[in-house]
Amino acid sequence: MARVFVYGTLKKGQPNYSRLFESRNGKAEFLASAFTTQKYPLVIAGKFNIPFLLNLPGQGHRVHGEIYKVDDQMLKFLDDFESVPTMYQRTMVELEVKEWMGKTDGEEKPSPGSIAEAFMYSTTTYQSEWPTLPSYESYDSYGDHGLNYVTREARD
Ligand code: PCA
Repeated sequence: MARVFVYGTLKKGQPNYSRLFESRNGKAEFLASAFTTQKYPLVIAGKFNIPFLLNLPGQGHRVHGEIYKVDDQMLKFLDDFESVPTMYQRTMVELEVKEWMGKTDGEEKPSPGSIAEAFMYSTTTYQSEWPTLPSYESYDSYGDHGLNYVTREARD
C-alpha cells in the first residue's frame, strides 16, 4: 500500500478521476484533501493542455489536491499512465492535511493542519519557458483559462 497525492486530472471531477476506480487498474481509496507545505509552479503546458507540477519548490503556490491510498497494482498502473520516468517523475512530497476523511486502521484521524507525506507525479524535465507560464493553486481542466485537457482518446 502507498499514498499518492493527486493535483491534476486524477482529482475528483477531473478527466482522469475514473481511472482510479477501474478495478482492472487496482484499488484506490480517498483519504484526505491536502495542500503542499511548499510552493510549486503548477502549469498547464503543451498542445494537450497537460497539468505539470514543476519540481521548483518556492515558486508558484501551495498546490491543492487529494491523497489516495493505493495498492501496488494501482501504483504500477499510475506510473505507466503518467509515463514515469519520461514525462513525470514519482517523488515524495510533504503535505498539510485540510480534511481527513479516510479510514486510519485504529489510529487517530490526522487533524486539519497536520503533516502527511505521499508520492506525487511531478516533473524535473520541462521546457525552459514552462516556469514562466501562469501557475495555479488548484487545477481545474474546465476553468476560466480555457485550456481544457485533451484526453488520450482524443489525441491524434
Ligand atoms: N495526473 C496526475 C499528475 C498530473 C495529472 O494530470 C495528477 O492528477 O496528480
